[in-house]
Amino acid sequence: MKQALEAIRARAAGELAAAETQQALEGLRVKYLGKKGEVTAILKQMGKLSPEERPAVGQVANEVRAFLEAELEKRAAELKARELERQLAAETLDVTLPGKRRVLGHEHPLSVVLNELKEIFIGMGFEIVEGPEVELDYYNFEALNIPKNHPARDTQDTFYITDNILLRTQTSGVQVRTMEKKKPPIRVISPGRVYRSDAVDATHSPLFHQIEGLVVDRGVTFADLKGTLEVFVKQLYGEDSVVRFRPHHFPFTEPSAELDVQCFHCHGEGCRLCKGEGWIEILGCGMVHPKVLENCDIDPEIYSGFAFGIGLERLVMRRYNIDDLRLFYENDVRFLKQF
Ligand code: 2NM
Repeated sequence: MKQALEAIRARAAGELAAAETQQALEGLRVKYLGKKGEVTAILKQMGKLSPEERPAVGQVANEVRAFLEAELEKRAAELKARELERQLAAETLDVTLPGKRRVLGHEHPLSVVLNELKEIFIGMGFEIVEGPEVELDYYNFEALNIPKNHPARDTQDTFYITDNILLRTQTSGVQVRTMEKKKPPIRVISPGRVYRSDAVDATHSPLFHQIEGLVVDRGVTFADLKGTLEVFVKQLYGEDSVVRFRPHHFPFTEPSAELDVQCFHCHGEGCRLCKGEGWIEILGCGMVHPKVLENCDIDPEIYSGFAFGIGLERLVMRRYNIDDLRLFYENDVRFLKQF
C-alpha cells in the first residue's frame, strides 16, 4: 500500500506539472482526492490492514494527501498568475496612440441662409408656421383662386397622389390654413419644401424650397408691402441695396409685383452675374386677392393683406456663386464644407 501511495504521488506530481488549465486541475483533484479518487480508495482500504501496519501507512497516506492538496493549490496559483499576465498583455492600451477623429458634418447652405431669413422676419414680428407637404387640391389651388382648368395649373404641374391630393407646389396652403384658424392680425412666414413636375438640370429640380410670407390686418396697404420687403432686402444684402417693384400677375394677389434688387456687382450697368440685366429678381408679391380672404372667412371689406414668395435655392446660389442646383441635394461634404 505504501508503494502504491508513493507511485500515486510520483504520477500525480507529473500530471499536475503538465496541467494547463483550472479545469484540468479540478479533474486531477477529483481523480486523486475525490470521493472515488485513487487516494480515497486506498484510505478506505485501511481497515483491512493489521493494527501494526496501520499507523505507518496512515502517515504516508496523509502525507500524500497533504502533498497533493498543496501542489494543487500551488499549480492553481501559477495558472491564475499566468492567465492574468496573458490578459494584461492582450488588453494593453497604448494611450499615446492618436484618437479616432470624428467626422463632423456641416450645416447645409440652404439651412444657413434660411435661418438668416427667419431671423430677419422674426425681427419684424413674424411668426414661423409650417404645414403639410402632401396637400389637398383645395389648399394648394382652389382656395388660392386657381380653379380647375386655370392656366396657372399648367405651370405648376405637380405629383398627384389622387385627384384631390398632391405634393404642394407652393407653401401658400399653409397661409390659407393659418387664415382659417387665426383671425387678424396675422404676420407669418412659412418656409418649406415644395414640388413641381420638372426634369432635373442645373437650374430645375422637382423639389425645392420656398419661404412665403403673409400679413393681414385692418388697413394694410401696398405701402406696407413695399416698406416691409425693402427692409428685408436691405437686411439681407446691405443698407445700400436698391430695389424696384415690377408689375406682375399671380392668381392669388391683386395687384401683384416682382421685386428686383439692383445688381450689387455692376450697380445696374449689366454684368455676368445679372446676365446683363442690371437687376436681379428676388421674390414675387402682391395684395392678397379679396376672393382668397373670403375663402378663409375673412371679410375683405374690413381686412386687407399682402403676401410674398421667395425661392430659397436661387437666393443661396447667388449668395455663394453656386452654378448647379443639383449640388444642394447630393450631400457631398466637400461641397457642403465650403459654406
Ligand atoms: C408668391 C407671390 C405672391 C402668396 C399668396 C398667399 C396667400 F395665401 F396669402 F394667398 N401666400 N403666398 C404669394 C403671393 C406667393 O410666391 C411667388
